[in-house]
Amino acid sequence: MDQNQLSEAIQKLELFFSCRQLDDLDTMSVSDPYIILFQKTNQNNWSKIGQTELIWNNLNPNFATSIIIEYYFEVHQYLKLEVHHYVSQNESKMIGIAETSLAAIAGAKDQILMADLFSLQGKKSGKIVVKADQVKHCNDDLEITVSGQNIPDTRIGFWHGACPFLRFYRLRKDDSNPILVYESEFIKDSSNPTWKTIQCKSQKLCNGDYQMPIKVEVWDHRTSGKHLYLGETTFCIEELRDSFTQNKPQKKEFRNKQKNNSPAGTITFEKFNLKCKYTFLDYCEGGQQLNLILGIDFTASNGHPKDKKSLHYISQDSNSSQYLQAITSVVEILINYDHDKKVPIYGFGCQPAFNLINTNQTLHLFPLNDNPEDPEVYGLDGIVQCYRNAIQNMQLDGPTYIHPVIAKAMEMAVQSKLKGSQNYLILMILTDGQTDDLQLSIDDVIESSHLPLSIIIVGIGNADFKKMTILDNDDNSMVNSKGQKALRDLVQFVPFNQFKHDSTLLSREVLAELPNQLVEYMELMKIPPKPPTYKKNLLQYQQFQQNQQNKVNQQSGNTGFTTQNQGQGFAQQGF
Ligand SMILES: [Ca+2]
Ligand SMILES: [Ca+2]
Ligand SMILES: [Ca+2]
Ligand SMILES: [Mg+2]
Repeated sequence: MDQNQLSEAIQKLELFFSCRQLDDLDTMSVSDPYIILFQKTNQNNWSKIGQTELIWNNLNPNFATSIIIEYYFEVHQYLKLEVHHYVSQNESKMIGIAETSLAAIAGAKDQILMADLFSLQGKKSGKIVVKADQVKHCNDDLEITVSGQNIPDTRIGFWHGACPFLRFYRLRKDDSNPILVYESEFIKDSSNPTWKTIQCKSQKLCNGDYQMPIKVEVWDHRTSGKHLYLGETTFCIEELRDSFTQNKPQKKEFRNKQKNNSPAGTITFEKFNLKCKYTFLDYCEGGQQLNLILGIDFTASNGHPKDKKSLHYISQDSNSSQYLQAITSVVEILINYDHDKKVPIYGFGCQPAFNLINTNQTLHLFPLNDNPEDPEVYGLDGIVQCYRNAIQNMQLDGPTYIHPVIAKAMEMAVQSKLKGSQNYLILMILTDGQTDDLQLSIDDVIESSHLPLSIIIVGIGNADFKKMTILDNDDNSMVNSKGQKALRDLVQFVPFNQFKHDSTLLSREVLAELPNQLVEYMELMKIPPKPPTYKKNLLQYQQFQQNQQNKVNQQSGNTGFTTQNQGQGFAQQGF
């Protein structure tokens, strides 16, 4: 597997937003801003990536909602930030717009970019600050319950107490640029509140860095939006982990930095839970092997290959059928992850007239390279060549059954599992989506939960893909013929036409679910990742250097002995 390609494919940046000196568009009080982030597509359209929370009555808001975005070095990723003033559910007024690029943010000093906002009339309407943090590959789950004691009540009226809420910040290099990562709800009239348990990925709170100081501020909530700062303290996850392994809840004192560090009550960490979860990258670094299998739909619903409307039509000039386009661009993405670049390739739903396999019966599974002994071909070129040869020599037919090719992949997955290898298989099916054995394929998919298998279905053409969406099962509603649900999701469906013009989006869509699917399988089977192969290499290297040094020492000492160390190298050390 190509590690560079892989880490590039899943490199992500987390963006945090603040605004300063926003124009006031509210009639009664001040603006109620929120931000929408857009990214430019290859067709020059803006597509919405995410949205922050709404902050009431604030012209200098700091948003707690961050937006995670994939970052590709080689691609220009233009961004548009729209700051809106909330009017009602269906209505907003535009405060201002800023355009920038992801590279500009990633490349800015400390990865903090400040840009002017412009109103629709082209007038300056405030500033936007975007901070970026590279997302660490950390999947651990975090659960923290905190309570407050003796939070100061600064209200003058006695009919109303303090309404404390908490803000959590990541402190990066120093504490001059804290990043707001969580804001609690406020508890009405209470100096001894217990806030809702925080449940999130540890990535969200501290970017998976358990020594990173996290600042907690306590505030008094005011309906006017002019909340009152009461005090602050810091902690880190490691500290909590240590005290909770000794069953000691952790207590911290709030200090008011604006009032000579005067005491401002305490915070108690009542409950703490860190659940370690491995990532796709952990498995890849341990040398996880992935293997691709290809299945191609040659049923008559795709149209006769000589017919111009056919999805299998290869014209003289453009030279490429829709299937071939999809094979080329999707295999190109996935072949990087196949460790030996050898791919077994199958066809279904036609009568092949090859040299060996030559029949007037419709086959629902056959090796596309005409070699029943070894259906593997090498690399993308081998796959393209194989498809081109095959399409000339077959009679398309029906019905469309995908069960046989899934069953074949299941069989291979079972074998690989029995052998005890850590192979994970990816079956890629290219089809126009009009299959005739939906229930059978649902049963297959649900039965495959325990198998090291993912299925990526690429929908060719513009037919109705409802059946494929059912298999994709992103809403977890799929049930087998016995009424059982799947233990995990193992199918991703990609409608090729929607993404074929944009290689970045296509690759994102093809790879969207695979990493999690693999991790979920490993969790289900309780298989931890192997130690990273590069660490093994490093150990070997250090051992080698040590041996070399020993040799030099021995030679300079010239003892006249041939020592046991010499010439035995790694083997002796157990590598
Ligand atoms: Ca392979
Ligand atoms: Ca899915
Ligand atoms: Ca999906
Ligand atoms: Mg068909």
